[in-house]
Amino acid sequence: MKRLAAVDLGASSGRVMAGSVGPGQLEIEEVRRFPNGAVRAAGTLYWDVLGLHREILAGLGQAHRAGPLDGIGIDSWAVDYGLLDARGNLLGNPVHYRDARTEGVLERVVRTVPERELFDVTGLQQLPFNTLYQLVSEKDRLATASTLLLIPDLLAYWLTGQAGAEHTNASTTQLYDVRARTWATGLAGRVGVPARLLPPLREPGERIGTLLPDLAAELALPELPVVAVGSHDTASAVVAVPAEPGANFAYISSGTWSLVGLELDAPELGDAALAANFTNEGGVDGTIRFLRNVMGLWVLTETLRTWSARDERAELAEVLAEAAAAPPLGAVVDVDAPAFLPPGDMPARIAAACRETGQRPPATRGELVRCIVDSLALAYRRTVRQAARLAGRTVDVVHIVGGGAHNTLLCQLTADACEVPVLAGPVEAAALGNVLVQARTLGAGLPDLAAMRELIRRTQPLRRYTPSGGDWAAAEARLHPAGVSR
Ligand code: LFR
Repeated sequence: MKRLAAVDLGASSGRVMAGSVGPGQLEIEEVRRFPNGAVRAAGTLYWDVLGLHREILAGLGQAHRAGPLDGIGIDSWAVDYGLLDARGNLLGNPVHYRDARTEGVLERVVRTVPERELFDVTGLQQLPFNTLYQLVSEKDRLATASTLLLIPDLLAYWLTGQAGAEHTNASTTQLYDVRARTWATGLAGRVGVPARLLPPLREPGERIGTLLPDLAAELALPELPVVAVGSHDTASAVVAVPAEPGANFAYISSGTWSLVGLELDAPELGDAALAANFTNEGGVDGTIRFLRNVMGLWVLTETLRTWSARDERAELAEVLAEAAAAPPLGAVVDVDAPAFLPPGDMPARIAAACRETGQRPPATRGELVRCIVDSLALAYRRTVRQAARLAGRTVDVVHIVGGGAHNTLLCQLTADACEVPVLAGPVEAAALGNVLVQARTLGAGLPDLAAMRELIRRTQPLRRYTPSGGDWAAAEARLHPAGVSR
């Protein structure tokens, strides 16, 4: 048996989990959970990255006290980074991807490097917060920096003293050549990002180093190996999709974001994929995550936050029960509209979106939450179908992994909207994928993704939903009053 700590950081909370892996066995338990989120100071949205480091250290100590650990792996959201000076000190606090500093940057950059060319090299979808655009927005500060570390790589650097960039997360920067699997240094130079900032790449499964002796002593831990996993949380989550061998499956990694797509062997870089704004992110073992970001449960959590800021306390389970009882497909919105990206008053934005498309805005809390969940399921339908069409595949089953797998209303509506069965679970997919890749490196067998997925199927609770109807095509048509199709 190997006992492994998986540090899994999401946009609203972070976790240190302890996973135990042995022949035919896989168990995971939460050791420590801590809040995460944006911190606004002097108008900028930051991450509290030092707070995360402190919580990780405390969680690792706790995990080891509960049972000796054999290794550590870290995964988090993508694109964000810290800059280090030549001495390895952090230059400024990492900024949150939802900060407004990237407004208008994408539009400026594509005047120098056309979208077709950007897509050809990087295979990446255009998101205004891609690392490329964040770096261009602070170009004047880059001269003093010597290294860029993505968030999980920065946290691993603080544990081990070793700087590097793990491939799956590097592939989300839009500064990575998806075919050559190297940094796109030529592109970086053209947009004014010095190539010296980009550290050596490392494969998921590589050993990064061992815990620094002073840190190990302070935490009463051995000098444990820190292993590079699929450090992009979505890459780790896709490892844990319990797909059957040879199945025609799509996946939805459903959390703050919903990442909806397919696993491919090679990037899909055609004009249609570019027009549909699909991405080709790097997966574990050289796979490609061909997917699109759908705005996700963020819209729901921001809604709850808006209500509680007004002292209208609303518990998730309670509003979901109200939503389940509300009339289906009363009103739907395009959750991918840019209006839903920044933090703010989601109920007001949803009402405005309904009016713009000639629909009556939701009148009650239950109707509003129903509108969000219906709209998410509708976006899943649109995106799964688009992915299948673009890649020339059929989809016979949709796997929902991550927090959204808990949400029975969302899972049922996804089966209805996609018109195929949904298999929901595991909820802790990213942490499980993290643990499995470490386990392989540390000698627990599991030669390939198929073996890892088989272990997930055998050990983790999964729930099946079968389609039960609904006029989803008509709902989709309501989003395009002028007959414009996407
Ligand atoms: C999900 C995720 C997405 C990425 C977004 C921002 O947690 O990692 O894959 O597009 O966060 O980094």
